[in-house]
Amino acid sequence: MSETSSPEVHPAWLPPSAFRALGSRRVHVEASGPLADTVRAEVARACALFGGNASSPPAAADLILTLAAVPSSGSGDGFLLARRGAATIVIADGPAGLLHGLFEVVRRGEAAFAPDLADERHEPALGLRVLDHWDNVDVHPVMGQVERGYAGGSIFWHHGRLRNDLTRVRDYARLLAATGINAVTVNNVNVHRSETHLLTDRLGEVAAIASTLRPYGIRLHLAINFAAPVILGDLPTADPLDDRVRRWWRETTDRVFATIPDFGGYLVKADSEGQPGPFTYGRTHADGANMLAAALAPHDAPVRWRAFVYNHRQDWRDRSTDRARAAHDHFAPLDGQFSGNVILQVKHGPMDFQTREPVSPVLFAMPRTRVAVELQVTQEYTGQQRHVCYLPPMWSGVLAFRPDGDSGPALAERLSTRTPGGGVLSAVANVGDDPFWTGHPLAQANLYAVGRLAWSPGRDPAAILDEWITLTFPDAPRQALHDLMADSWLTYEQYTAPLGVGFMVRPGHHYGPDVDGYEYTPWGTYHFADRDGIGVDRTTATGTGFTSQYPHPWSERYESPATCPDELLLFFHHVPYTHVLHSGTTVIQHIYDTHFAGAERVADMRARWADLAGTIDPAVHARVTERLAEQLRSAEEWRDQINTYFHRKSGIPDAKGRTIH
Ligand code: GCW
Repeated sequence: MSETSSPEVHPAWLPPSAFRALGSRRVHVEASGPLADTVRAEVARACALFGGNASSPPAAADLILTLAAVPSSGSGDGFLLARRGAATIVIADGPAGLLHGLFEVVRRGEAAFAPDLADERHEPALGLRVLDHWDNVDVHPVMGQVERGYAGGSIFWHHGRLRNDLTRVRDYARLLAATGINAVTVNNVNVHRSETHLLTDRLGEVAAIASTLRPYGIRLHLAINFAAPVILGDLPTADPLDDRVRRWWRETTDRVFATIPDFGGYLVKADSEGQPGPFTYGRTHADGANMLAAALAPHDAPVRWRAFVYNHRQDWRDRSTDRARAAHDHFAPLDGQFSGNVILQVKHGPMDFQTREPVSPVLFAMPRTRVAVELQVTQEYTGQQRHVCYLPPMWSGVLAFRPDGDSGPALAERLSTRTPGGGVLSAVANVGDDPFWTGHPLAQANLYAVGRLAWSPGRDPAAILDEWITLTFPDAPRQALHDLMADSWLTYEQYTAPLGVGFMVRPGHHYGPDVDGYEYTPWGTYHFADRDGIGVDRTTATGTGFTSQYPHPWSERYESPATCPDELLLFFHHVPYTHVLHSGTTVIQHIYDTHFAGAERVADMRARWADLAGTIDPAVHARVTERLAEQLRSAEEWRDQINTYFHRKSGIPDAKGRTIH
């Protein structure tokens, strides 16, 4: 099979038109080094397109990009955007800041050159803003090449080896740099045999990717296999306290840095869903993580150790085991035992990237540990990039969550201020070799926004959406697109699993409804619906005790149905169908109402998209049209299966007498 993808790769949020304001001006770049060269090349390309002058003398320039006279002690990502005389000026803390400043000017367009532009200081809230690819080198027999990938094959790997042509990787780095992302992990956290070799004998392939990402300030990370010393090193053990194993990791890591001097660090999924880990040797996760941290410390690099550890061979008859509790049970007792360059990477919810979950209590249970939040941009449980589902409203809810109650700091602040280097946001990527990058062209907005939120977690997701629309679809009616996408996550929630109960998806691939698909399985993902009621009792009084993992006041708020927010009611409580929500409606009527409403909203989205024909690139329009047809089919399927299931279970009719099959 040929590896050439369509030559018509969509420019996403960097179409040539985005560079018009900059490219039609006189620009002076005053800095040297590789990133400055990238900035200079960007300016030259823009000026060639729009008639500007890329090497204007400073006195005559409309735009000056320069480095601060005193280099910053921080990451160097920040910059000042200001107006000085008749010129707009970017004064960057370091070379990376120069690049970020350039893209800020691009985003602003003409507004960047307004005579009354006020001084603005820009700096990322989080120091490491990383996208994790679940890409495999080989094509996996079940998962395909990209685990939970919905946009084709990997942009890095093709049929078992590195792609010959890395042009798309370079374009990708450019797109990411324009959002503020500064690191990428190039292989799946489930590290199979071929991918294990990336660390050693296949390091040359990794180095080639690193060189392609580097001009855009993106550092490369690798997911490693905890059993690598056994698989690659001829050692009989991977015991983290064994001297031979420790030496193997040290030497191997030294070789990685000898080959890739700016290598970013390791990412590890251990003792989880069949991956090897320290439990095999009777060691703790602190022992495992600290061993890798020791190998990385001389190079000043971190290991990101995932907290996604739970028993996936659970007995559904055992009501005391609760998957939601698992990460906290495993990790909270280890607080204080991790080395300084270990980052514990925690999924934003306690389960698994469901449409609605509470914020994971692990994120604020370990004051003496560096903690990172992990988001899922790839839409595993949120429509698999066949459904429009703009996720940032969910993510900003997570980042804005106040663990200590309404007056305490938001999670984003805690992550950034408590962590040397300014905190970490990681996100599972959603791109592939699809010409639109993300399968569904509108799923590009999620990728764009995750970078913007990592830079500035307090930003309004709706404003980020507008920014993305303006850059990507300069000629389309912005408000119409905005209205179609802004609440699409809530629409998706309406027609899928209700009130935070989660799952109800088809096992394995996780697309489409199957209410009981996981009900009696070992995966620990239950809803416990019977004829009388539904939901998981996670209270401390009568349930699994998960609520007690939260600090005050959340433990109390979640403990009682009287104070638990409606949208999470079934995550925390088992209630009768006739339970009255704060909204005033019963649980069963809420299920019916939201499922009818959600499907209707999708029909409406589809009609509104049809109206946009002629204002949007025909290829994009056609692709989205096709996806919306599937979204509507799927939403109606969800509506009918969920409504019918609960109608049959409860025997309670819809108060509005609508058709339930
Ligand atoms: O939700 C599960 C996914 C797996 C994934 C795992 C994880 C990479 O279904 O595909 O494996 O989470 O996050 O490790």
